[in-house]
Amino acid sequence: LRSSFLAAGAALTGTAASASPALAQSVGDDAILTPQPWATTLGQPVATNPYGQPSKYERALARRQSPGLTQTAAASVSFCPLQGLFGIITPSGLHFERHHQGWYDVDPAKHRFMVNGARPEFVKTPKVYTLDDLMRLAPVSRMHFIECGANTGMEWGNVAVPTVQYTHGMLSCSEFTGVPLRTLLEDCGADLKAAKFVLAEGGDGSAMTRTIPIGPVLAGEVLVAYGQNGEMLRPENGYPLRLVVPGVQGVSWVKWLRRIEVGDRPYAAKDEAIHYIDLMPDGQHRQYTSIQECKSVITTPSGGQTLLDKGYHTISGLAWSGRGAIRRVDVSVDGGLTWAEATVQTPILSKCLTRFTAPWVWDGKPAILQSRATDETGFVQPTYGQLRAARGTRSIYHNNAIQSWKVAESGEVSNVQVL
Ligand SMILES: Nc1nc2c(c(=O)[nH]1)N[C@H]1C(S)=C(S)[C@@H](COP(=O)(O)O)O[C@H]1N2
Ligand SMILES: [Mo]
Repeated sequence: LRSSFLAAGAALTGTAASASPALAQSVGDDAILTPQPWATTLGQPVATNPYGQPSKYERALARRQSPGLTQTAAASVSFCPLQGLFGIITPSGLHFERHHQGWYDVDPAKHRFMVNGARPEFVKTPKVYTLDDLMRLAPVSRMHFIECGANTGMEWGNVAVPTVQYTHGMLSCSEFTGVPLRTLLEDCGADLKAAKFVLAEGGDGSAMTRTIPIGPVLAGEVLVAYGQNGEMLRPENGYPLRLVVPGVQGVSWVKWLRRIEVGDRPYAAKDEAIHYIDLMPDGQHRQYTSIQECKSVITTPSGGQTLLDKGYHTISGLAWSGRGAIRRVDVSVDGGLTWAEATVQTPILSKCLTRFTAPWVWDGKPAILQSRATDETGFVQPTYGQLRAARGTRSIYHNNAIQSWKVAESGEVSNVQVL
């Protein structure tokens, strides 16, 4: 199978056309021989849609609730259709959603953001900012992924869900625009030597509060963001203000952000003391495991899809690490027996999704497709066997194991686990 990779690689750089005559039809296609209505009539006028929408032919590309999860009115999650996306940026309307008490379309004129200290000496001048105040400050824009710590959570025990949308779809990536939190702490005269942690508090009724270590704040990485992909945040993603904590699990990216408190110890808030903890094999609860470790997944072909024919295919997927940039991605088509290095597309950014591709000539026999990412720290994404040896089987959060997709002789792709 390794040699079929090499053959496909050679075909790509050499005579791509001869590699797979079945790829395209050469003569007699009526769809090109007959003039279509769009070539012979007037089109729609401009601004028919003042805010443009996707083509009606793309309606199947949608956020969905997982059939494997309890669905409640407000405390729930919708998954991003990773199988239908290209490149690394998630269209804002398809960004996954996770709300602990539903979402709100908060009036930006009424939204306030406050900075204070746990003790008066931590912040000299506590302040309350309006959105206008924040938008007068110099903005920065950065591309980062956000992944819920529970992403891939249902796979801990066994194979629970059929498609990549449900296995990995609590993952999205945007360009965020906002003000570094550090700038605001300095503006309020925070004691950046005494500060060890900050508490971020959301404005929704879920009382979402999370402890953020001061390190990434001082480094200028943590943003008080109002922009997402060139426009204001979407209501579902925290409009008009959210915290961006690159590399850290989604729950710390507090939405409808209303307050930052500067302190010198972790806050043991409900969403870090009893939720978002890892149950280890020895029965202990591990707290404050925030960073999303190096992970990857093949998005095409993936569960629920069907290969129409044997011959040439491009395997494509996403890799990411909460500790920095992706260094390399390897792909296997034989369940991990042999690996070949994938092509990693630029840009390769820190704490951002990275797109990879690999050529594959399918011989029509059953195959198991896997990807394995390595980040700039040298961390290699684990197998399920390795993950379970360290973490047991009873966890919910931080599953970054290698995902396997089985291709059957019929071309149907399904979710399987390979240890
Ligand atoms: N205020 C508030 N912030 C919140 C939440 C919430 O329910 N309320 N959910 C958190 C969780 S668990 C995740 S995974 C991310 C999801 O962000 P998204 O809905 O923009 O995808 O927001 C986090 N921030
Ligand atoms: Mo989450």
